Amino acid sequence: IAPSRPLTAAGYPRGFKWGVSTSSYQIEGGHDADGRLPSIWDTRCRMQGKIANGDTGDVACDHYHRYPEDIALMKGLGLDVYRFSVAWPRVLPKGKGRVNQKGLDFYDRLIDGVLEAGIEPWLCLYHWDLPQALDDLGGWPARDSAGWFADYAALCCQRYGDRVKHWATFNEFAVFTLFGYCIDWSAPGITDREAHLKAIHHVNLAHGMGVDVIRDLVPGAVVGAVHNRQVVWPEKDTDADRRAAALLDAHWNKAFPDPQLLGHYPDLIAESIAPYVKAGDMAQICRRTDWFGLNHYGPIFAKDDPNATWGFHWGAAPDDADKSDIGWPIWPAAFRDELIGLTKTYKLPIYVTENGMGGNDKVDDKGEVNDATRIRYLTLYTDAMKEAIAAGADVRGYYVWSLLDNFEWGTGYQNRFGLVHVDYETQKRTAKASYAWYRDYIKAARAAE
Ligand code: GBH
Repeated sequence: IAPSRPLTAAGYPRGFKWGVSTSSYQIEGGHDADGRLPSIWDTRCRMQGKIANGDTGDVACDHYHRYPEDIALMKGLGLDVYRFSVAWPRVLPKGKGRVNQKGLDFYDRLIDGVLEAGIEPWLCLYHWDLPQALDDLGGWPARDSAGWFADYAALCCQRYGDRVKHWATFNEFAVFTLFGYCIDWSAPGITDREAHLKAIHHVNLAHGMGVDVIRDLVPGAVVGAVHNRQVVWPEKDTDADRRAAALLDAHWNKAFPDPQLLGHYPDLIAESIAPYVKAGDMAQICRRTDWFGLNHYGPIFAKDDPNATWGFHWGAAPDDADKSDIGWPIWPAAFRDELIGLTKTYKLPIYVTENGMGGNDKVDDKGEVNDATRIRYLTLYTDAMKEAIAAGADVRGYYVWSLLDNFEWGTGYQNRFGLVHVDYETQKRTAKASYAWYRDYIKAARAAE
């Protein structure tokens, strides 16, 4: 592959989009405000020992009430794009049936505010907060879930489609299905092969049906999906760990983009999933979308574990690897190679819909947060992205995870990913050094256009 378009002096194609990403359950709080009912994450947060420190998303960043201040922070960054998600249990408290107007109103206000700030809203329909009532009916392992999702998508399209043109069906298909139905790291925390396989297939079906709904109902829709992708390496150079890595790779990197964009499940999964695939399903799943959303942090490692659901488990990164403050490997070359590989495999414009670094940031005596390690990470990763673009990767935008420190799922509030620090006692927002760095980076990239 070769660079398809001329690049500016800053190394980006003209019109490259800069943004940040967030998700509903991680920032909104207001868990019982205005008619919202529990999601599977509210349930999980109430189970003993599932979330670090017993944290919950009940209040989170209280974004549900403080969104105007958060939009002002976005505006200060000079963003092109704000990627957020809608909480399904806010707009359809029981997942289907009765619509909650007050919940719908919240996203009206949010979208209008974002547009007024001159920022393009990118709406993701599902960032893991399935209404608990739908899990009670079987959740994703139930085939009906695809239809529930399509109906929910239609409601959002009808309501927001006049103002929102950029839509994503799901965030990180592989993470929430693998962690939710195979490894007990996400809601609903089931560890069962059959439930896992059914969830994979039904979520794929939901995606395909969702794409059709969005295209039918939103004039000029620009539709995509957000995939986590990162190279999987064996923890040890043994046959067993190499097998584990290959199987985790099939689940993590291919089980969703392959059927959605290439029309088939990866070889290592195809046979196990076949019993759940009905005639016409593969045709319903496979849709040429308009863009490919990539969430990428660093490589992952797999090890053989005969007691695990599929015989593989998470492995450890090598001791001598460069690591973030929360221990995740920092490996910009893997990001570069992922971007180049994606362009070759799926041949779609890529938006990096998440990239960023977790830390334990603290406000210092001067009232500042000097997150030099995050600035270093973002510098290394944007440099790697530019290398990929120069080598022909079709990357059109980059969205940092995340605007705010937030509820980091199983790790609670201890891992901070924000460009803005949040004091969870007072809800005070403090822009970190990385906030100013990103603002200036965007400005310089634009000036080079
Ligand atoms: C994303 O998930 C989510 O979309 C977002 O909600 C979340 O807040 C964000 O990332 C940050 O966590 O064990 O060292 O190899 C990311 C899913 C799962 C990414 C596990 C990397 C392994 C780190 N991730 N993970 S390591």
